[in-house]
This record gives sequence, C-alpha cells and structure tokens, in this order.
Amino acid sequence: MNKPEGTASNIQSTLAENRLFPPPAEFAGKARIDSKRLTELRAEAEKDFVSFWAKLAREELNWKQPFSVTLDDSKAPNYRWFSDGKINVSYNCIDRHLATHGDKPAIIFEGEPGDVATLTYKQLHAEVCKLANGLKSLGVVKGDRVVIYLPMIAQAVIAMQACARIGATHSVVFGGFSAQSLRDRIEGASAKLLITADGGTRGAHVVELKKAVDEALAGGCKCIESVVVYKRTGKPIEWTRGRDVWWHELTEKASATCEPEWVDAEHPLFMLYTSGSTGKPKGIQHSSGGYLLGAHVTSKWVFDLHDADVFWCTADVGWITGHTYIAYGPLSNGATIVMYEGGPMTPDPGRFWKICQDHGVTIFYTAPTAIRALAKMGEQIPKRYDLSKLRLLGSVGEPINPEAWMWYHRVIGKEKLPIVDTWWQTETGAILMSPLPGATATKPGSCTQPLPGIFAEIVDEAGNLIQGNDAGGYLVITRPWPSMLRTVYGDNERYLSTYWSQFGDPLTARAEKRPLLYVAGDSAHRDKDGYYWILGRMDDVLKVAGHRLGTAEVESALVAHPRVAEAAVVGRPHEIKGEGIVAFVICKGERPTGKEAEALSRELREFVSKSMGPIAKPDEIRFTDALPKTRSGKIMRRLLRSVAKDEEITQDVSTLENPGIVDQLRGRA
Ligand code: 7RM
Repeated sequence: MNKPEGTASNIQSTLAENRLFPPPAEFAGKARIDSKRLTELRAEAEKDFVSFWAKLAREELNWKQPFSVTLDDSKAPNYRWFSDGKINVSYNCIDRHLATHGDKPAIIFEGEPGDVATLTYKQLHAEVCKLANGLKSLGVVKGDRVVIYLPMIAQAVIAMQACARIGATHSVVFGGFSAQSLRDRIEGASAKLLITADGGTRGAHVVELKKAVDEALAGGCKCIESVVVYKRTGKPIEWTRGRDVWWHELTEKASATCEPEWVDAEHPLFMLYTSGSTGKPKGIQHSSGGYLLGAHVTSKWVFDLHDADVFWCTADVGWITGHTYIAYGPLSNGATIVMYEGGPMTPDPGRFWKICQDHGVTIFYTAPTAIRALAKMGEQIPKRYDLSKLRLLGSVGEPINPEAWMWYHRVIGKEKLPIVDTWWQTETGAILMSPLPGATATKPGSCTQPLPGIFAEIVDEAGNLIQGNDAGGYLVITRPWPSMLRTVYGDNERYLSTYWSQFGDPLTARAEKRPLLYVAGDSAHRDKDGYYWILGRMDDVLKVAGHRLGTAEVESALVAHPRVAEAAVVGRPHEIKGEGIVAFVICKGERPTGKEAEALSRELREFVSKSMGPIAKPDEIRFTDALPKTRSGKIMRRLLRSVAKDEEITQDVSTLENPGIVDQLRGRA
C-alpha cells in the first residue's frame, strides 16, 4: 500500500469547508432517530457493542431458531455473528410483510423504453417462489453457486431473492462487464447455474447479455449446467439445447409457494467480485444473518424509512449498493422501491427527475458522478418536474465535492432536504459512516460520523491510533460489525493479507489479545468536530463514474494485446466521472508515432472496452519507450499521475532508474 499521497488539494478544499447544515426541524420532528435517540444508541453501543447488536438482531429480524452466541471471535478476524441462529433472508424480506403489507407495492419497475410494472409484496412472493421452485427443479440445492447476469429489471431482485430462499449463494455480475469478466467470475465461483436475459436496454442501445453468456461459455465450461433466460427484448438469440431454459417456461407450472430453506446465520448469502490492488478481482463473501441485520438497520436509520416512502436507489444490482439498498435492505423494511433499467440521459437528461415525479419518489439515493453529470445539464431541467414528494437525498460511491453537494442541496433539495453522504464498501456490506438525517448536522463533502455500533479510527503508518481530532491518515475499523465480509471466496489468506495485515500479523494480535484493525484502504481526515472526510484510496483502486476498478486489471487487459509489451495505468481527475483512466504503454517493436499512434490508441481503447467492459475504456493512451521505475523496479505511479495531469513534476526523480524518460512521458521528447 502506498503512503497517503496525492490528496493535498482534497485536504485543502475540505479543510476550507465550514458550512454546517443542521437537520431541518420539520424532518427531525418526524424522524425515526432524532439527536436524543442517536446519543442513546451511541451510548448503548459504546457500553457493550456485542449486546447492542444482539438486541437489534432479536428485535429487527425474524429467526427460525434464535441465536445464543452473538459474536464468536475465536477465529478472528474470521468473525462469526449469531452463529447458532437459523434464518432465511427471503422470508425476512418478503413473507413477514405479507399479512400486513401484502398489497403494498414492493417494486415499481420502469424500463428504459417507458414500460412500467408494479409488483406487490404478494406478487413478489409468488414470483420468487416460482423461480425458487424452478431452480430446484434444475438441481440447484443449498450451497450451490448461481451467477446472475441481468439488466436492471425486477427479475434481478427476484433472482437474488429466489437464491436466498433456497440457500443458493448468488454472484451477481454487472451487466456492463464483458464475456471475459463473466467467464472469470463463473469459473471463480464454480457456479452450477446462470440466470440471464435475452438483452436489456441502456442508453437507447440493446445490451446483448445472452450473446456475452454464449461467448463466456463457449469452448466448454465444466461447471454451468443450465442457463435460465428471461425474455426482456424479444430479439432473436442463439439457443443451446439441453442447457438453455426460458424463465417463463421454467416458472409457468411451478408452484407459487416455496418453503424457505432455513440456514445458519453464517451461511454465505452471496459473493460479489470487487477490484483491489492486484490483477485478479476478489470474491467478497457475505453472510446471511449479519449481512441482513446491517442492510436492515442502516436502511431504516440512514434513510429514515416510513411506511409511505418510495425509495429509489439508482445503483445497478451488479454493485454492492444495488444488493444492500435495492434487493435486501428496503425490502426487509417492507418499503416500496423504484427500479429503473436505463441510463440517466435517455431520452433526455430529465429522465431521473421525471421518474421521481411519476412514481412519487420520496427518498433518492445516487452517486456523485450522476449528480455532476446532471448538474452540468443546467438547473432548468429538474425545474420542469414536480419534485415536491422528495424528502431525503443520498450520495454514495466516492467523495462528493462540495460544489456538487451544494447543487444537490440547492436545486434538487430546494435548500430544505437533508443529504446523507454515506461511506461504505463492498466489504463492509452496509453503510458504516453517514449522517442520520434527523439527527446529524451535515457539512458538504463529509460523511460525518460512524453509525452507532461502528468504531472508526485514524492511524498513522505504523498503525498507531491518532488521538483527538484534526487527524489524518489511514481509516481503520477497530471492532467487528455484523455485515462485514467473512472472507475472500476460496482464498482466506488473501482476506487476511488484504484487510488485516497492514500493521502486523492478525493471528499474533489475536493470540496476544490485542485489537485487530480492519484496514479500509481509504485515507481520511477527522476534523476538529470529529467529522470524517474521505480523501481517497491509498491503493491502486480507481473509481471511474462510481465503478470500482483496479489499475492492475486494466494493465493486464492491455498486455493481452499482441502489440503491447508493458503498461501502467493511473487515474486522472475527471470533471464528471470523478476519475478517468490514462494508460502508459510500451509497444513491442518501434514506439508508434503520428497516425500510427492514433490508430493504435483507438484500437487499444476498444480492446480494453471489449475485454473488460466499456467502463474500463481508457480516456487516453500514451506510448513510451520506458516506464519511470525506481532502482528496485517499482513503477512510480505518483509520477505518472502528475504526468497524466500535465502538472509540474515536484517529485524527486533522482532515484529513478531512467530519469530521462520523464520528458518523453510528458510528450517533450
Ligand atoms: C459503496 C461502494 C468502496 C470505496 C471506498 C471509498 C469510496 C464510497 C464513499 C466513498 C467517499 C463516500 N462500495 N466511497 N462511498 N468515498 N465518500 N460516501 O462504493 O466497494 O464499490 O467502493 O468507494 O474509496 O473505499 S465499493
């Protein structure tokens, strides 16, 4: 991991930010958690965090068999929560609401072409049970892995819930990922079955998911036995007999009831691949009971869910945000959610606001990249729509710059609505730091403070806690929490080394009864009021339009091209996407120049887009004869970042193996 770096400008802009927005009195008066209650919850958690979570788990979730052990830390950091309890996530998200909320809409779906479909809790129950029975008829049993590769349609949630119902572990692959990435994830999970669609619509284009599936499975994939295909577009597709099954045929005659499979709280509900510092994405494995508790209580507290709310999270189900705040958390609370299939600019940049208006959205949760893109379109666009039902706004995925925060506050929030800037990760399962909208005064750009039951600290490079406020360094979490990741699928060593070993061996710390530190990988600043400001990643993880990507993944995609000998990829600040990708490439043979360089650059950008998916397409390729390396052979990424930004080089280049290369990198030689 690198030293905290490249964040000087961030620190400056956030330190200069001292506007404070107290929770609106009207909101606070009706909120589930007001500041008095927040203080009580914090005190309870502080006193005994294990009992704090145990009480919530008993009060908020329905258990088939109650747990007697709350936290088993005998194998820390492989913590186990509620381990002798039995539960079913789908039962908690659906069945328990049927008696009181059976006819309440669970999902309001809008397709990009404009088609709308509403599923009540009763209907959702029937659809989930039918698919669950269909999966069982194809031989899926508890513990099997199922890959889900679907557009943003209600069937994605139905599929996830159906897996949860029968105890199958799902692995959702983002529909924007390529056939290659899909194949890696199928094989990584040894999945038995795959659920996809004939296609989806995004940005007025048809996304040919089934075609990517066929490509991923071409040449024989030993593990996949069946492919369930939902008919969304009706466009012709290839069909492999004996393997492919239409969703509607599979479920047509299936029973609309299916007894939930009661699983241990620790049973893996899902895995989700995420990028890190190395080339290979990790399958982050989550539990059933602990994960659901985190998803449930954070949805309730942070989004202040009330019965009449209509909650819209714009994330894709292929990311953790879509898991926790579309498929599980809101449904566990019996809320109504909106799901939208398409892009924010189709047919025009008013689409999000039109959806808010048409479906009476009360809580809107999106990413800074979307806010910046929509802000750029001008405020007259949202002004055309009736946004009067909105009462709460949220942000997630990357630091929100104060300008974007203020636009959100002023133009969408009419200076009246609270904004919750929620910090969390694929690994944390649920929001860990966020304002509570009826209790916390907000500052534009700060995720404020840890939620009750979450213990965050800032440590220096040696792992020493930095006491007091006005501290900067590595963000760590010092006590386990129920929705934390359990392991990296199939690679517990990687779990230990990535998250727990930065400041010494976790197993030694356990033996010596010293606290273990979960290292989030972000650098952060805690200001004089104890508010946290996330400054960015300390490893080689990028956030491109809110999507998490590793530089090493893009590099390995590039070197797979026959002309590429070596590549180094860095992020460069981008006005809308937050970060864009710049690749420095050494070619086999002569370094291309002029027209040849232009053509090859185009080709390589397409090549990456094809092999990883369009989100990974570099903004720029620069050809070079060498990369700046230290004498020990490490690429100086910090230098490359400055070069990519065309900024003055302030780093010491005297330790470089090849100092002369700097001019060439900058296009001056
Ligand atoms: C939910 C999600 C995790 C990384 C994380 C941070 C960054 C996320 C915020 C944020 C500042 C936020 N999961 N991040 N939320 N940074 N403020 N509110 O995004 O696994 O895809 O990414 O995203 O760097 O470590 S993720």
